[in-house]
Amino acid sequence: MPPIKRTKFKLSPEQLLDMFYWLKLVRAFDERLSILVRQGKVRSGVYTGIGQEAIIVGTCFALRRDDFVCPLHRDLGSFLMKGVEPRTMMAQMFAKTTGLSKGRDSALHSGATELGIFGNTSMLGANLPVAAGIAYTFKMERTDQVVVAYFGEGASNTGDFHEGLNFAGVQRLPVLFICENNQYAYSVPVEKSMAIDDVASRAESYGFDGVAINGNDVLAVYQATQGALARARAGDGPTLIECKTYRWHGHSEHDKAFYRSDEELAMWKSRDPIPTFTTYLKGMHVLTDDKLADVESRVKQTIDDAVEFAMNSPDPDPAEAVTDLYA
Ligand SMILES: Cc1ncc(C[n+]2csc(CCOP(=O)(O)OP(=O)(O)O)c2C)c(N)n1
Repeated sequence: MPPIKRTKFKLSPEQLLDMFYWLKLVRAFDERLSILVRQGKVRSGVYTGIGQEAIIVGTCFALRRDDFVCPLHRDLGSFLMKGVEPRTMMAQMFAKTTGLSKGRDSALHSGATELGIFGNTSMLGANLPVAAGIAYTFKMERTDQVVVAYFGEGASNTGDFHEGLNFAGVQRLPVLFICENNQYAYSVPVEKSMAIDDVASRAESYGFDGVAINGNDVLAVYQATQGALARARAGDGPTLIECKTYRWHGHSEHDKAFYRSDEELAMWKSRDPIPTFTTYLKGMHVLTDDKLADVESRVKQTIDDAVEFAMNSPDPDPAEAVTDLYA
């Protein structure tokens, strides 16, 4: 049977395959990092988003090149999808001169404003007023660019969350607030930090829509993002999209996550976004065995190349430690 021409999301078979490639690449990047940490080769804190890839891929796939993202510690995939070369991203993790911040910083705080990536700070929730500020600039300059700000359900309990969303609501700013509700803020389960079921319902207090969706369904994330982007570009203000998901690894690679049960992890692994999408694509006759092998080999080559590049890149020169400092 020939592949379908377009899905109801107006995605062509080529676009669907591209989406699949990104899911696999983002997963593979994190998986390789996890191994490299154990080998002592990585010089950055590593906070993998394994299990959560559908959120980054579904949102970033819908963005224009001139839109902005404000990623979190678990969102290295958004760097890749916004155009940072896998080699550069890997070199950043190895703290090499060829990385984004030339070996001066961990991956968590790097950015690339020329690609629309705003670096994060360690203070969780603090990126939300910043995202509102960027969106305020877009509004003042009358562009139709949009900012996408990622945060965890834990961060939604901070004061900055309230200030950022309130300002965005009052000013009807072009910003999407994407909550990655992965059920735990470090070791704290969601039911011990929130008295409500859905972070999405908090949007009502700020005067805009909030939706809770299956964050492991890449097409559901894409569809929700498309709708929210169209509203934001039309001047109809922000949207909060809460993506329900789960992180497979600990909070960071040094956390063994003893606070959760094996049964819970197994249940969420059965909702792995990648096989779900694979089955869908095969059912639509978009993904064949040959195409799957091709994607897997391209992903492996890209990651192998990135690691080799990072390992062979020079370490920073201590004499340049204060170069680029402006205060
Ligand atoms: C304001 C603030 N408080 C506490 C911390 C310490 N901290 C780092 S990560 C983390 C958990 C974050 O959970 P969540 O926001 O749900 O994001 P997730 O890591 O689950 O993706 C905490 C409490 C911090 N970085 N910033």
